[in-house]
Amino acid sequence: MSFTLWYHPYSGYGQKAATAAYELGLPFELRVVDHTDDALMAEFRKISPFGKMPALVDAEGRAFHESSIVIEWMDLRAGGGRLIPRDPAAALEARAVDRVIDHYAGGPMNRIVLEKFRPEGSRDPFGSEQDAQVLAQAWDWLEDRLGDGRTWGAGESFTLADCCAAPILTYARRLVPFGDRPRLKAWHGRLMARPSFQRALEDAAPFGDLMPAPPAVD
Ligand SMILES: N[C@@H](CCC(=O)N[C@@H](CS)C(=O)NCC(=O)O)C(=O)O
Repeated sequence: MSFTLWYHPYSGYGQKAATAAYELGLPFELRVVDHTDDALMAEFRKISPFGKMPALVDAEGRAFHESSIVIEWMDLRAGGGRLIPRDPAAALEARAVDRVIDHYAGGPMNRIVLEKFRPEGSRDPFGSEQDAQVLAQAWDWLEDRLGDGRTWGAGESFTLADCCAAPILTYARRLVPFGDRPRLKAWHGRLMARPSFQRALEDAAPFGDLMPAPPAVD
């Protein structure tokens, strides 16, 4: 095995990393993050100090956390220039789309979901409404970005931006539907058909549907 990847197959950010590994054809050992296992979580927090998945440990025992950094590592390990394009402008675009999705779709999505698990009396519907507005803004930004006719998130090749988008869009559209954004919808359709993301979804399937939101309708 070339590295160990810590995540839970149902987690969106875990699927982002798994999609990248499958895309690059890099074999990995999966360590499933299980919050109910104290000993395992103590080990995990040494690798990922904020307790966030995914995290990667390479053959030399070096640890990397934050999904985009994990993917940068994988791309280098695979020879470079695939998920992070060699052309600097194309690489910048891939990173820009990835950052926007991480901060303005994935972040609000996670907060809205976690809010639903808070105990009665400590909920924050106003905060969730604000997060939903940010998510809608992210959908607008992406719809606009796709206006140049690009096939994938950052151009004509499948990159970091698409690894990020595939799971985050799939989950977050259940909270804030795509609505009348045809380019976003069509891109998401292409992401859903990508074999690397399909494999990540197959890994998650045994865990059922844990998302506290109805399936996407639009
Ligand atoms: N910006 C981080 C976000 C990672 C993240 O939020 N992961 C979630 C799972 S989708 C997590 O680990 N949640 C567990 C927790 O917060 O305790 C990244 O890109 O890796």
